[in-house]
Amino acid sequence: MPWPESFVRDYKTKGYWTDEVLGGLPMWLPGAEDREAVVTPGRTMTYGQLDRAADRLAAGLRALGIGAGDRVVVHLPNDVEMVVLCYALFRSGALPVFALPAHRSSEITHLVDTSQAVAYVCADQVLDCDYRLIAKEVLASTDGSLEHVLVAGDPGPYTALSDVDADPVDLPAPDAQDVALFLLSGGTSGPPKLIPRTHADYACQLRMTSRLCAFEADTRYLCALPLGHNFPLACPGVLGVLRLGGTAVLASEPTPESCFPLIESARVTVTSLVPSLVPLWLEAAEWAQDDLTSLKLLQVGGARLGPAAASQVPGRLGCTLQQVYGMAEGLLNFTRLDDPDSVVFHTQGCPLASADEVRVVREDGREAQPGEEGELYTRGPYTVRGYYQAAERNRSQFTEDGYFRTGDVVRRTATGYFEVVGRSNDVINRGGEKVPTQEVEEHLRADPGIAAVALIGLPDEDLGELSCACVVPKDPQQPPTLREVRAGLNDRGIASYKLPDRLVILPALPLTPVGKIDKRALKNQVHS
Ligand code: OOB
Repeated sequence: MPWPESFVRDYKTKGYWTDEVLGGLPMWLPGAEDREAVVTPGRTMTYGQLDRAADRLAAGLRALGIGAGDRVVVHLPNDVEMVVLCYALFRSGALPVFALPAHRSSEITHLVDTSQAVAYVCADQVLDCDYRLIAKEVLASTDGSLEHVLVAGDPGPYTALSDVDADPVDLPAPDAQDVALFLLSGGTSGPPKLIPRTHADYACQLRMTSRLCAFEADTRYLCALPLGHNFPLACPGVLGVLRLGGTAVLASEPTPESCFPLIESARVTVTSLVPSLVPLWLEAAEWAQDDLTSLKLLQVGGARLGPAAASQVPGRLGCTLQQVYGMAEGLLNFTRLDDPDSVVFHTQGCPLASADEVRVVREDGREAQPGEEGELYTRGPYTVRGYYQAAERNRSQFTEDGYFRTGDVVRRTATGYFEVVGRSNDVINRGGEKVPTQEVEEHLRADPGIAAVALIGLPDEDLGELSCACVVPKDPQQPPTLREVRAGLNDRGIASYKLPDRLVILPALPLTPVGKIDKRALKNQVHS
């Protein structure tokens, strides 16, 4: 879904879109060769090493026949291999499809099939999950595009990623208007949609967010959230910091136990979190011995951060807070580094670029006035015009003149800052992890003990929302238990954050006059 020609011209003339493509590193900086590019608890990689490793891997992929335009599903934890792979794929013109670490065979199969991926790159084992078993299930159930399984670590029956290696070859540079990567939608209610982001639009995002967040060559960014998510990847995140010669520090978990020692040892200056982690960090900062004084900026986004937690950040963590309200489809809103506390604590920021067009549309279709609630619509130089291979969804989620209907209910202040109030469609935001209700309901309906089901969000102090499965059992004498329902879903290979937190057994589900499940009534019923 390309941007119309007049927009292309406008974004180029105004300098939003340049010839910059992803995959470059600032090797022209003095001493670049030996600068620290990526730091993990066990390993440091310099810019020189990263640059060469990316070239060798790109050449190795090409030798396997993986090149320009091929889709590659990437399912790796936050580690050096993930960063090298990103640069190798950008350089080779192959397109990463970024899965999240929590995804399991069901989601990966869907991603492989939708993208017609030729390769799946995964870890060997992370905690208790053997990714090679996921590969096996995916190979058994996809429709046949997949030719390569590349494993970081012990490959088992597959190919070791470290063996994908060849002397660098000249590769044709991609065009800046070409798609560079696919992100996954968090905001749609069915299975994740693929979001095609171009080199030009993503480079624009990196440039503008870096400027807004004052990233420089001495910035040291801690990636605590999963690297394949837009927020830590590119807001400005890992790609932003590496574009400028700074250092990306990778944590395997976003917990204080794993991050605080890294902040001290790698002298981290900025990081990003989802709101559900903030109370843990605030509490841990009270007793932890680690020196956190290098930390200058904490970005929080992915779900709404309440003013009570927000206002404690500067005092307890000794850094500036920035609220980030963003989406993989594009639009990013930030509070500014010099905004007064009242704005930083109480709003989710305002758009990154003056070319970001935003509308707040009331239920009756009219434009909302400042302070009035409505759904946020947006279009702009880094907001997509459509999902990949999803014509029907595109008709409902984009307006004819190209605005993306975010599904977020917001209020806009007189100065143009947003407060996110909720969602108009059916996604549960469980601490920043988005639970697509339709997808989970479909899996639940396959349970022979379940006659009807609806998944709803319930308010929760820590996570913002919890998921609750409202189930009408086939046999009222033998209703399923929460444990059984979760085990059944787990067996179907879906990410664990999508398993319901609560189960309510009901004799029937309330219906709207047209016969749809009335989720609003259901929420009231379950809540009271
Ligand atoms: C980020 O991206 P996604 O694609 O996982 O989820 C987008 C949705 C938004 O439509 C909104 O419903 C919710 O997540 N959201 C927030 C929020 N930030 C995102 N809701 C309330 N307050 C916030 N600050 O989540 C994402 C992408 C880039 C940067 C930051 C977050």
